[in-house]
Amino acid sequence: MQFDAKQFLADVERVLHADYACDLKSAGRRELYNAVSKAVMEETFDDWNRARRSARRRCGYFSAEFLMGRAIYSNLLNLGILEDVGAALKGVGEDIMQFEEVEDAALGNGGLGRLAACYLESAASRNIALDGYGIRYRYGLFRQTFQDGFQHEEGDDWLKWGDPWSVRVDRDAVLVKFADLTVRAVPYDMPIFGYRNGVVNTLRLWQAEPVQAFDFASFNEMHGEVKATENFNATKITDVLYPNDNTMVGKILRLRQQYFMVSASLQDIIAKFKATGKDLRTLPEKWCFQLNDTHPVIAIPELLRLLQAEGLTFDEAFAVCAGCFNFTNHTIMAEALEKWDALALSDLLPEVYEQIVACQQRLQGEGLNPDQFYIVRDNVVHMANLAIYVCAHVNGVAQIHTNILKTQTFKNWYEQYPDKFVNITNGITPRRWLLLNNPEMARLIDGKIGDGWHTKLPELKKLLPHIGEMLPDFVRIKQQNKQNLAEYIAGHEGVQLSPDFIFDVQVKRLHEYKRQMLNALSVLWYYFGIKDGEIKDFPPTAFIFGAKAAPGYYMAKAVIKFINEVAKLVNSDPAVSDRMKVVFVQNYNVSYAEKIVCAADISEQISLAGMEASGTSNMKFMLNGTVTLGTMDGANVEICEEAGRENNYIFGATVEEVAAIKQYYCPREIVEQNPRLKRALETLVDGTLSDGSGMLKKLYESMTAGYEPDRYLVLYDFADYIRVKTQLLYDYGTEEFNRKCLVNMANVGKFSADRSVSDYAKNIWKL
Ligand code: 26W
Repeated sequence: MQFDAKQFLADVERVLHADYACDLKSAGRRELYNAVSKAVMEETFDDWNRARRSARRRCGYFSAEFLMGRAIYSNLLNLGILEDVGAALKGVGEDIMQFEEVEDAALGNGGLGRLAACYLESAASRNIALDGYGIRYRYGLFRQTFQDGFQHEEGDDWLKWGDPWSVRVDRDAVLVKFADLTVRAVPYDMPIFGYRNGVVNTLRLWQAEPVQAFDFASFNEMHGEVKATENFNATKITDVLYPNDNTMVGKILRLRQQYFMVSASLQDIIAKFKATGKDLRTLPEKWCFQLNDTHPVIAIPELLRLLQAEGLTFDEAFAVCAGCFNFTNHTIMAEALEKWDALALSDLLPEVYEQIVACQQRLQGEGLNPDQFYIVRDNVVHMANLAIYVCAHVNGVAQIHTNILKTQTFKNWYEQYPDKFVNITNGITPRRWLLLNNPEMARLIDGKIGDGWHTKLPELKKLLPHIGEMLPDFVRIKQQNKQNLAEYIAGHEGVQLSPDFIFDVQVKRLHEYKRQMLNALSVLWYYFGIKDGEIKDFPPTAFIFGAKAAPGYYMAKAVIKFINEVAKLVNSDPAVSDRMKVVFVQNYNVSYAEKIVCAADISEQISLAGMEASGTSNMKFMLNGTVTLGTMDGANVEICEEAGRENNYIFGATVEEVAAIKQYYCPREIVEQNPRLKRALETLVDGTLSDGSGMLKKLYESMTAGYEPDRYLVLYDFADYIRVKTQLLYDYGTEEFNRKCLVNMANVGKFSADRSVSDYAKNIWKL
């Protein structure tokens, strides 16, 4: 984008006059932020409009979550005007960094939502016609604070700074009908800017509002009586993002959200398709849809319904669906696979339920074993099965994950429909996750190999012959990033970290299978070792955690309390203060992640093998030159393939071993053999840590007692974890270690989301 500073400031001034009745001199932060954003939006209107009018075949990415983070810097970067805008503002005495206070758009929980955001950015950067469709939640993922070490949740008022990067499109509003009420769906469009290529795609987020008088009239004409919203407030549907990650709760409001979003999107798409005069049977020639996990799978029966309302037969409509829909699975955890009570579903959406039953009947007609192939069984609707049956392609998100889907989770389906199953390993956008968050490092790389890697990440391999000469600068920049993070943490968490410590980082959602517990127990193990004099010369290490726990997930909250208690114990003990520090940062989110991933020395990716579908923070750390301390799980396997296992720190049971271990596993025996581990574990119950609520005791019991003690083999993997982690800590700082960091960075190319979206476009969307 061309940039003229004088023109830009005049545009900003004009918006300030019109919208806020102020000028550059008198504008506050908020006004300035909105005016700068709007001035830029205006400039991009033509490009955006061109994309909207283009007749290309497009893919709709249907997702209940888009974890976009902060828009302003990333948008300016992609438009190629980040530095220019910064300089122009500086010229009038304003610092562009003041917008760091702007809230993240946290309309997602974790990996799945952030992946959707990376894919939109990469698709635009590759000029792939991908548009996002989702929900404009009034409140995003809760804000987290700690009080006495316990997690507290507050509403996330992400709109309090305004929403200048969206436009409300009233003319595209549609009505969405439930058995008990009808609501109005109003789209807000966000432009998705490709990296310096003039491409603008769209993220369309739907907001629920009460039906207005004029809607009633037109809707009644077409569909018969509309029910008013007596008992249920329409806006409730899009009020808040469900904060559970990986556990299904069968709440009707969630089903309403899912149906609301897909019905509105499909109605919108069909109306526009019809306006071109084409036959709906040819819809797949213009559109395909990617279903981001099971959350939007109700789109399938909805499209069947809509097409039949337009005069297609069931078989014709089914063929259209089979030609349009594809399904991504993001987790093998049984408790996360969505299932709905058939009665509740048929009460809320009777016509949609009819279509599900019709799919079930069609499936029965295939002559397959009904015990293995079903959509509805025992009054439960299995959304994943519906998706697999209808979709052209089903994909896992890393090689090991796709293999597990084929051989375990969906074995029957794979054997029946082998050609449907494909792997698309996840990726991340290198723009936000290196160029934007680590600009000094990006400049260092540019200086060595040019800037082709910005859009062709495998070009980072060209760094390999330069690693020796890069080491001093690499170390200096990492050190500066650590200093910056330490200052930020001091300000936000009140904990002082020295950048001379090793920064050992585990940031991700809190879940038992991700095993933050394993990390925390190792901290205590080292702590007691140092105190007893058994561990000498322990390399000074800061153990940094960041994670939100689902508000209803008791054990996850217990782990947070535990780690906060460990932090209190360790940080207040002068005997170890020159050796270790522990900090659990509050409200970990995309913006915090940007500061953390460029400042880490160790990337902890320590899930029980077979549990983490892919992971994407592992890729972000790798891109920023950080070694992985991890298990052979998810994308870690491919990270080792790309960068060499010898350049990372791998430990633990393999996925092949896990099932066998569980047969004979007795955690108590392991603890008895390792006195220091025993001591660490017993801090949960022996009074070392304060536990007013009894939470820590429950956590102790989950590790040692009950039907399946230590389900995720924390204690089983402990010894091997300590062995490898200790090796890593003592390797740190050597030239060999620093080389490993850069070898990882140089080999990260495969994990660009540019590659992932190109794989989707080529193998699934056929765009
Ligand atoms: C129904 C409740 C629910 C909510 C969210 C079930 C499942 C989810 C998501 C599928 C959880 C999720 O975010 N999974 C993560 O997806 C990432 C992107 O593919 C992977 O990298 C992570 O390994 C996976 O845990």
